[in-house]
Amino acid sequence: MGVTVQKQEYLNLIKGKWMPAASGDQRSSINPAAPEEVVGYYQYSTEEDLNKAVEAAQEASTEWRKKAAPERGSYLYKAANILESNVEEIAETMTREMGKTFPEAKGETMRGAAILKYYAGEGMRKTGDVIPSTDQEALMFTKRDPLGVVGVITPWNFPVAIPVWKMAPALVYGNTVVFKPAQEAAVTAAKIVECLAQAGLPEGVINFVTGSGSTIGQGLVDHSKVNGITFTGSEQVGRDIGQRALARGAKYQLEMGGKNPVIVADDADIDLAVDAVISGGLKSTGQKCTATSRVIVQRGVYEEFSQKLLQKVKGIKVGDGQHENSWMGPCASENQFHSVSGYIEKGKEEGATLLTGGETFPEKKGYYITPAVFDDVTRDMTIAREEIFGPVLALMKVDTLEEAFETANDVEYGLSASLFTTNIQKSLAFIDEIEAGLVRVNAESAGVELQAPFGGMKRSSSHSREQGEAAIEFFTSIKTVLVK
Ligand code: TAP
Repeated sequence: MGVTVQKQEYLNLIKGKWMPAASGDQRSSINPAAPEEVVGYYQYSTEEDLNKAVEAAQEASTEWRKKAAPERGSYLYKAANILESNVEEIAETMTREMGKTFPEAKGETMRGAAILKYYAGEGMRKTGDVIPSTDQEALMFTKRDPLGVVGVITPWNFPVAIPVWKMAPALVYGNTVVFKPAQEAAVTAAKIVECLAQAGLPEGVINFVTGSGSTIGQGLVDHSKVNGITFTGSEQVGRDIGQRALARGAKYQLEMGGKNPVIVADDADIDLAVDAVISGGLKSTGQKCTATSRVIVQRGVYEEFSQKLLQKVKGIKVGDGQHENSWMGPCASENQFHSVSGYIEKGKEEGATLLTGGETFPEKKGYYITPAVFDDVTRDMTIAREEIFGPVLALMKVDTLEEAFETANDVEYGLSASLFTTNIQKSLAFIDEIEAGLVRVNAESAGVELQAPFGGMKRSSSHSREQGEAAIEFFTSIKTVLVK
């Protein structure tokens, strides 16, 4: 990866103009692999900036919603091409800003371009139905209206894909947007917004305001002119957003945490399962909402599975993500580093056996933790119940597949789950019984396709779905029309 000269200061985008925060205040975004390195400065905005952005979005809404949907889609198509032509620079920024390895960052950026193209195409597709009326003189049909101004609040772990999978459908279905990214990934987010702005979107259609969750995030949720809030992030923040939005009658959509199980049945292809657990659990340093966290293995293959897993995990190279010899990058921030280290300590205190990993390197300065594998994990332990969001795998032994399903379902989350088996009956039973929005057989728990619905069950979600055709449900309201 070549060294690029980076711009240092990133501004807000309000009503088509790049501008500093009204306070003049900025914050630095740093490299978790080298915390003394500043990746860039973002605006630490105030309520005044947010209000301007919401007003701009509201003003732009009248014209934008009237435009033909294929025309709205054409802006997304242009943005996709611009994103593609900047893939190296954006991916490099992502790696430096939140520690995801460069190949993964590049893959995510290309995914962002593919999502934009998918929703550009949605502008050409039908959005309503003609429904037979009992009145022979009436024409009855549905049409969809945009919500108006939509607030987009995103986490740091997929700083390109998540903002794009929210903003692209919002825009193509006729909404205008105010986007508040996570502070830890504000610079990468600014680069995405630059691509959308360069695509020539009319002023005010997309607005970008950086700053704290408590001021800008909460301000968006509480703003009377914001008609919809789409949020991805932690469960704690999501619940609060849901309650606030409900209280003022705004539409909301929440995608939150996970505690995703992989079940290895005694007839599984063990090598396949080992590779999938490593990829699903440890890529992106385990910081995916769909990351494998619990590995529930039948007694008959437990020894073979755990030995093969250990051997491979011990060979994983941890580094800054920028060089070929680093398969896994650092934790994304100091907070993440302390939180993951805390869970590893808790695992040991509560009686689980740390088979490998969990080491830190104080001399390296970066927020590195080597991938950890725990054995003897029981259902009641904290590391079997709470989302860790880091490179930690908890191995759990079960006797039967029924016990495996029960263990898998015995958490509050329900985002993603996998089963490894060579038996079709077991696969079908799993598909029926597992409590998860993303159900995978002989495939890792992470990794979703952009054209398919995405979202969780139980406390992982507000039970709507994102991506694919499903996105239209949140970003529009149905009107049922009868014309006589
Ligand atoms: P959070 O701390 O919840 O932050 C998410 C976003 O909410 C950030 O932009 C944050 O701003 C903002 N925010 C914070 N407090 C707020 C408030 N009171 N009102 C409104 N907005 C507020 O999550 P995170 O640490 O960035 O991301 C990790 C979490 O995201 C994990 O739990 C993970 O499972 C979840 N996640 C879920 C999914 C899906 S699709 N289910 C995908 C990725 C991640 P600041 O940056 O300024 O704090």
